[in-house]
Order: sequence, then structure tokens, then C-alpha cells
Amino acid sequence: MANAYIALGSNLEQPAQQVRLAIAAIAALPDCQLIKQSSLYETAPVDCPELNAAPVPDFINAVVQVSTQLDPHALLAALHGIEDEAGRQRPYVNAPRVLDCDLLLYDDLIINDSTLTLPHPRMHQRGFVLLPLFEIDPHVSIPNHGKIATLIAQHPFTGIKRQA
Ligand code: PH2
Ligand code: MG
Ligand code: MG
Repeated sequence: MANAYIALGSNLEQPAQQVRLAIAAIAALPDCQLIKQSSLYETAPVDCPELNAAPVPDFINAVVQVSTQLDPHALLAALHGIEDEAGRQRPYVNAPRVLDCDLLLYDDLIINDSTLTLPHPRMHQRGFVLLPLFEIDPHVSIPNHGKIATLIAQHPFTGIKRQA
């Protein structure tokens, strides 16, 4: 059994509902057990290309922990299937999306191949990932980047609200 963390994000078509449905879909995956889920967080968009031209809707983000027998690529493929089911389109990089499911960590594996990078390459810089991840596992370490508490202390994250 492997221990994995998955980030969820949506900023289109009832984002909170999209994230809740995605958590249910992950819990229902074969060979995958949902261990923990964070609160939902309302977050300001980060690195969205059209930010300069037009307002980008805020995101809902969350992180879940799973225990799984799927190997990392099979888990990633299953997450892409859940994105597709939600109607995800990919018109350009970081376009608004009904659902983004990113594999963050899979045990302490480091992978760099054409389809998968682990740990997720930008997770250590993103408050909308680190804060919900810290909520469910304050002791996790990110291979190559260290303890989550240290990373959070180093970044002045703004624009992130935990929902009640
Ligand atoms: N995802 C991105 C780019 N920017 N900003 C927020 N707040 N939340 C996201 O999930 C997000 C983002 C690319 O996946
Ligand atoms: Mg993403
Ligand atoms: Mg993604």
C-alpha cells in the first residue's frame, strides 16, 4: 500500500460542488481508499495567464490523502479520468477549469518522466496546496524541499480563506 496526496482545484461551474464530487469520485476508485480530506479553501488565482486581461474567478482548493495499490501512473490516469468526467477542457496552460486533480506526493518517490513529475513541481511554492496539506498532515516532508511547516513559515501566503 502506498500513501499519496492529491490536490483538487476548480474555478468554474460551482467550484465547491466540483471539488466535493471529485473527492467522492476518488473515494470510489478501485484500489484506492480515502484516508483524510482537508477543508475547502477559497483562494485567489495564482499564475493564471489571463489575469492581466480579464478577471479570473477565485478557486476552491482542497487536498486529500489516499492509501492505494495503484502505481503512480495508474493513479494519475485515474485522476485524469475524473477530470474528464467533470468536463475538463484544456484550451491553454492554467486556463480556468471545472476540475484539476494533481498528484502531489506518492510515498517519497521522485519521478521525472514525460507524463509525471513527483513531487508535483510547484507544490512547495503554492499556499493553496501547502495550507490544506498542512491541515491533514502537519508532519509531511516534500522530497527535495523539506518539511511542510518550514516551507509555510518561509512564504507569506495571502488570498487564502479556509471555509467553515
Ligand atoms: N491552479 C493552477 C494555477 N493557479 N490558483 C489557485 N488559487 N488555485 C489553483 O488550483 C490553481 C491556481 C494550475 O493548476
Ligand atoms: Mg494544477
Ligand atoms: Mg493539473
